[in-house]
Amino acid sequence: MSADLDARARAILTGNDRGGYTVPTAGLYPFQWNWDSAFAAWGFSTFDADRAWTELETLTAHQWPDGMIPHIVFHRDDEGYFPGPGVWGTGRPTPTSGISQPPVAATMARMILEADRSKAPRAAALVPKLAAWHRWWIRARVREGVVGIVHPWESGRDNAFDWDGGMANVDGSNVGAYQRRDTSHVDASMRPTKAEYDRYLAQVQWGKAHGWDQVKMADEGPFLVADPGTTFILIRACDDLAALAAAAGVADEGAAEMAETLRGGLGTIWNPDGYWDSRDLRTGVFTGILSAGAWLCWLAGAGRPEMDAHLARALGGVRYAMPTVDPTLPAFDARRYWRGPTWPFYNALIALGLRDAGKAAEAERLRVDTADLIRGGGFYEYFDPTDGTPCGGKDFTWTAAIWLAWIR
Ligand code: 9WN
Repeated sequence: MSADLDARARAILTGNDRGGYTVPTAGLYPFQWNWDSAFAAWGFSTFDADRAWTELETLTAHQWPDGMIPHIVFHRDDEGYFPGPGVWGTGRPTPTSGISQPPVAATMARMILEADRSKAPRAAALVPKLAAWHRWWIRARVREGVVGIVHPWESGRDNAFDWDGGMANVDGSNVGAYQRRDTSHVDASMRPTKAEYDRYLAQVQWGKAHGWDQVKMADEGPFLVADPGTTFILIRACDDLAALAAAAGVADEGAAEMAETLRGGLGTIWNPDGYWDSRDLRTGVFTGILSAGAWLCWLAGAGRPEMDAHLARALGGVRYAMPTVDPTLPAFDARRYWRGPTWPFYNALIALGLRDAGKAAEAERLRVDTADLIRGGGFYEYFDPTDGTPCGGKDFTWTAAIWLAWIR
């Protein structure tokens, strides 16, 4: 049974390979997405180390001159997804989106190199690109000590409650007519709403109208919300980049120092009610909902006793860990994308942090639950954490990747 699933996971990765890059899933997401691609590399590394490094190289090949590695690379046009390259209008030689996504690539690269040291030269060539990207985050996104995202899509947790306050200040009423594609692939009740999409689009139009000036977007754009998730990921990525550079025998380009500086800024996202929380950087207001970004605190070595209590409550509140919102809150919505469901790839990331924080039992609970979900429902995008119902896209790249690299 497990051997069958291993073979199936490998077949999903190779089936979603479009030649040097991997799409998250056929149909719904027909391009190269940034953090999906980094997880794909981790999965490939379990059976084809060369292909793993190629995935990371293809992603970083489309870095912008300012250091940003974009959230989508549109290698070839495809009508199946909206908004496509024309809507973004970034003017890049190979079209890309105009925002980034959580920088997990250095963390994946470190694990991939540790499994096969013979690839050190390929790792060494990536270090300056990843360092330039991390510096980009600090220059273009870190405000008040933490990462502020300029668009919910930049967090990778599109419709999380974290963004509702900031989104209320975005005017989505003048975006014009458009045709969504996502809801023709998957159930609309499990996707972000039309009101959210109007605002997503308004933010894209603002960036385009301002020439995709990344610093201006952060400082003057319609939306800037401090994201604990991306902040913790960036801190971990800087730690891992320093380790990657050491293993590859090259300079770390200030990565270790960046991690220390970022750790010093974390106080601004500690909600006095006792948890890591997102905060609207335009108004200073905390979201006030314990959401999945907080579950990554251990990844950055930022656990606190209060978070241990929240972790225990969340684990006790669902059949399948880890829910993306505290399941005891009325806001918890078991099947609505990032408002409650459990995501296999995200569980792998949380578990890495738990393991490093010495929470082996909790990490194992996540691993066992995620394995049960995949055995019961297949390699889906995400799942209902109360009853295990598979949701979203099927044959998903990062779900297959973490099966191979983390679960089995
Ligand atoms: C927008 C590809 C991506 C993931 C994100 C996930 C979803 C896109 C969308 O799919 O976002 O980037 O259209 O919903 O939220 O984390 O990278 O799998």
